[in-house]
Parts: sequence; structure tokens; C-alpha cells
Amino acid sequence: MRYWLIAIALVALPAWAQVSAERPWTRATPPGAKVGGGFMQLRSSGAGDRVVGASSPVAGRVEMHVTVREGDVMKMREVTAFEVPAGGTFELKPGGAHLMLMDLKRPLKKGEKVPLTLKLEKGGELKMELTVEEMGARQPAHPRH
Ligand SMILES: [Cu+2]
Repeated sequence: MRYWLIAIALVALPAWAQVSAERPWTRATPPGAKVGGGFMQLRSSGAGDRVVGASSPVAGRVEMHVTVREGDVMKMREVTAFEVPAGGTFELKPGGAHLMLMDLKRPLKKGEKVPLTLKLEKGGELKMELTVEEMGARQPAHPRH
């Protein structure tokens, strides 16, 4: 799992959306790679919500994963939802919870932006663009505060 990049897209949100995505990013992938990651900070300005699905035109499907320790080994496990607490945040980052872009249709190139849509249980669809950072990046290159 070493082919993702970082993103710094500003996200345009519908006025009613209570959950926003800050600094969504992914990593560039080597030729032939079939999976990529998706990272961001989800923030709720009001009531909490749950991410119950995700999709992207560059991936056959997008899964939600968490990283769990089993003995000395860190493993990824698919989950059915990410909880964004009321007035709080939920962070997707390398080594933690993340989106997994499966069956990539093409390599992700550094500097490009990749559309991604999250499906929220209450808030409808949350559209964004993942900024593609360099291969192996651990965090966005240009954090936005
Ligand atoms: Cu994963």
C-alpha cells in the first residue's frame, strides 16, 4: 500500500451540508497499480453523520478501510461506515482509517485532481477532488489551515 498522494483541494459545498472534507488527497500510483488511497479530514459543523459509501470515476469501486493491529502486524479491514461526530472531526490518513480506491482504471499522476464522492447517511452526497501528491507521501505537501 505505498502508492498514494496528497491533496489540497478546496471543496465547494452545498449550503446545507454539515459535513465538509478538508484537504482531500491521494498518492500517485506506479504503472499497473490497481489500488490507491484516499485521505482527508472530515468535519461536522452541526449534527454528526456517517459516511456510508464512496465512489470515484477512476476506480471500479471505493472501499472504507480501517487499520487494526493483529499481533505485530498492521492489517486493513473494510468497514461499512465512518462516523463523523457532532461538532467534531474524523481523520482519514495513512496508517489509519482511509478510503481505498479499488480496480484503478489508470495510474494517478502527481499534481492532478481526482473526483471523489462520499455518500452521507443524512447529508446526501459530498463531492470533492483529491489532489494527487507524490508516491509514498505521508501527508499533504501544502497543508491548509
Ligand atoms: Cu486499505
